[in-house]
Amino acid sequence: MTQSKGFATRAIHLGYDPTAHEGALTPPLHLTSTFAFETAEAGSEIFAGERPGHIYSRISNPTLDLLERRVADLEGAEAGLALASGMGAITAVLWTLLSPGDEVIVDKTLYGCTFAFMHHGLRKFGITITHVDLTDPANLTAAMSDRTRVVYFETPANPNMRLVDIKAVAEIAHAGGAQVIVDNTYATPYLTRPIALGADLVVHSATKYLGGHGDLVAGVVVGHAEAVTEIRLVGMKDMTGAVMAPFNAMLILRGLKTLALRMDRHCASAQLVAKWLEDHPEVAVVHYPGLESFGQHALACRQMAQPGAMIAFELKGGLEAGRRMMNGLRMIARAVSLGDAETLIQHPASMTHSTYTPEERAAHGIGDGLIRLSVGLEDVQDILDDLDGALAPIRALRSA
Ligand code: 7XF
Repeated sequence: MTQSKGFATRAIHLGYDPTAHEGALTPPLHLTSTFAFETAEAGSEIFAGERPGHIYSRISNPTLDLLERRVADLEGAEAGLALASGMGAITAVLWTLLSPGDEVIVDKTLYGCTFAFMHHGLRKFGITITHVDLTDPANLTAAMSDRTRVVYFETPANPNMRLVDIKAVAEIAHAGGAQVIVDNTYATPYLTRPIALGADLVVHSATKYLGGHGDLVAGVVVGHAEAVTEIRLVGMKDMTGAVMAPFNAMLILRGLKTLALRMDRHCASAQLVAKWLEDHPEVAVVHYPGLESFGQHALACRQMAQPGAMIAFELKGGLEAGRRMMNGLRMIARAVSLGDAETLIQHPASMTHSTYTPEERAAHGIGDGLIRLSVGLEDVQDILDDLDGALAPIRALRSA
């Protein structure tokens, strides 16, 4: 399959020929931990890298291999690597690239466990973590030092939807000799392709939109072939062992077939929900890249094919009203994670970002009253009706 084929076509067909597999339309699931060598010599040669072949499923597996090639292609990258979780991907990459004494520059806002890994994990091993407000790329120029090895950020950021201009940041980072790693979980390659904008590596929680059905935990890394091989053989194989189970790879391959279709629907519904929330008298502020009121709307239009389906908002009644609203919902699930068919709602300060101290949350722009909504694939009118039903008593209470 060549790059000239469209995104949805490649997500369905790339890298697999049924006629090479007894006509099986669906790629086989290679449920095996180890691989038999034809001869002792062949085994030694595969180990030495002198002959292609699989050895053991903590290093590679044909089902994972297909997934890795598909995600890499959709991201416009040379190679990919499937891992046990998004955190498995992030930790394997950073353990591979960093040594004591190195500095990582990160944006102000990160997903809670990424923040915890940086602060409680990497720092313990003599690595400096410096937070810089990357929404203004000029801040990076001032912050770069000769120890800066990596510039790392999410766009849109979890949970407050900050965007980072990938191209501008990559130019500055590269000029200073640092690599750029982008967590593209929120956008997916259907909306943003960081590699084309200058990123060196892209990481994903494949638990989210790539899998798309809330039935697994998984991660992916894509980038230059040499770098990905090093992460496979060092960060994944030896340092974390965070390998993806073949069955999960198969479920993600199935999920990818509808990624484009699902993202179109997720984004269309989220745009309507964001506008509805913005117009609601009980809502104080809505952070959604598709709204004209969003501070970085112009960057969203430039960098994202569509604004995504994650919304952050605050009610006028703050945390108390937010909790009451969440408890009043009948269909929308009170749950962390995102990118599922089901619409999910959660409270970052006490859930996904409770790894930050209250002082850190305040300093990193994660308000106590912030509510996060992952807009799902239900009929959008049912999502709006559920929100409306949960907000009505709050409105009645406030106007009483
Ligand atoms: O290890 P995981 O597959 O859960 O992925 C970690 C991860 C990495 N990057 C981003 C942007 C993420 O959002 C996540 C996981 N986030 C979930 C959430 O925010 O709801 C985790 C539930 S605590």
